[in-house]
Amino acid sequence: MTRTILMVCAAAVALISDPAMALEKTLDGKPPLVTGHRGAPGYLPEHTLEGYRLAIEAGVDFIEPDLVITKDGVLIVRHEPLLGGTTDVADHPEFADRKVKRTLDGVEVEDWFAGDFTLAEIKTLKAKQAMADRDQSHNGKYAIPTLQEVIDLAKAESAARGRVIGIYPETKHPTYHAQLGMPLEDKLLDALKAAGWTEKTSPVIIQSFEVGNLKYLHGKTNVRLVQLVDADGLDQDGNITLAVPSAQPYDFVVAGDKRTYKDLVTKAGLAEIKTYADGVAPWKPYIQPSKQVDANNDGKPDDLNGDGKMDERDRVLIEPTAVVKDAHEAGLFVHSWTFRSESYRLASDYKNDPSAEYKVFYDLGIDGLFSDFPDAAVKARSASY
Ligand SMILES: [Ca+2]
Ligand SMILES: [Ca+2]
Ligand SMILES: [Ca+2]
Repeated sequence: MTRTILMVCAAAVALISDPAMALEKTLDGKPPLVTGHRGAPGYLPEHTLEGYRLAIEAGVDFIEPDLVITKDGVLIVRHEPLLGGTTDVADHPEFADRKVKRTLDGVEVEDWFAGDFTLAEIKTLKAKQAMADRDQSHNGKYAIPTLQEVIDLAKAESAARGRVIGIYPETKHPTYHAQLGMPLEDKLLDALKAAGWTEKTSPVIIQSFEVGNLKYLHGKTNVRLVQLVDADGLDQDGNITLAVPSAQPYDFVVAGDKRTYKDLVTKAGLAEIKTYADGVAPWKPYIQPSKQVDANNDGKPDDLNGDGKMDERDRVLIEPTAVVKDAHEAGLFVHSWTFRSESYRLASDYKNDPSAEYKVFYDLGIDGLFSDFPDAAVKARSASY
């Protein structure tokens, strides 16, 4: 009893002595988790061991491998089954005839598809920066990793640094992969089992934009699961907009289920998510929306920074939604994405300072986030927590 009282007193003193402390706001009372989104793609090509290492050096809790599969059934790490945007495959004449048209979640795309390449062929490719406005000087240097290589990296870095670095794999396009006869889930489970990661306390969180595969995984593993919640955009007034292919989980589309991503973050939707997942990860504007303004009443949104183009800098924050509160009440933790430091991606309120955006979200009690610039996320967290 005495010990309990002492601990309570110590906690109270800590709260009083540090007004910035907001530990009570997250679901578990701990500081929010920072995940290196696809590694550290603000600096290095996404989904490379080099990018993951940079994120780990920056102090992240988790690194994020997005998962697709090769022709010979190996889970590799890419944001899409498409290879054109993030590798140098277009520079390989031997693969020119592999560029094909295929339907991905109802949308026809022409590209090179990972499932048409063996792992040995994938290993002849090199990663490139996906975003044209970011540093291209590391293109052509780094290999495409397998899931196993990412697991091995997380374990080695955890041992070397004396702190736990987890992995936050995303099953990409589960319905597409299942329809190809190459489902991802059992191979992921096998790899996690071999790593000894099968429990809620394991340093693993699995995420997906689809629902069915998470329900399947819920029946097969105890590791934490997260429902991603997508959208197409945000309208002038700050309302979420939906459009194919970002209106519904694709397994809902196939099943004829009419519910949209917006429906997933209603109280009823969150209660349903709680039946198969531990957390929900909505796109940032589901939590903190922004709107355009028309102060000069010309019927057009104002170019707030006067640079002649419209971007995030020409939006202002509006009232946060109840999504964090509602999710916490449903017993779900809330992770959000994607935090990026480029000033044109920051609402005018943030005044070109990414740390201001992190502070808003940390103060709203989010339990974790995905950042392209993990050092900025970690630094801002240490200011808030
Ligand atoms: Ca992802
Ligand atoms: Ca105007
Ligand atoms: Ca502008």
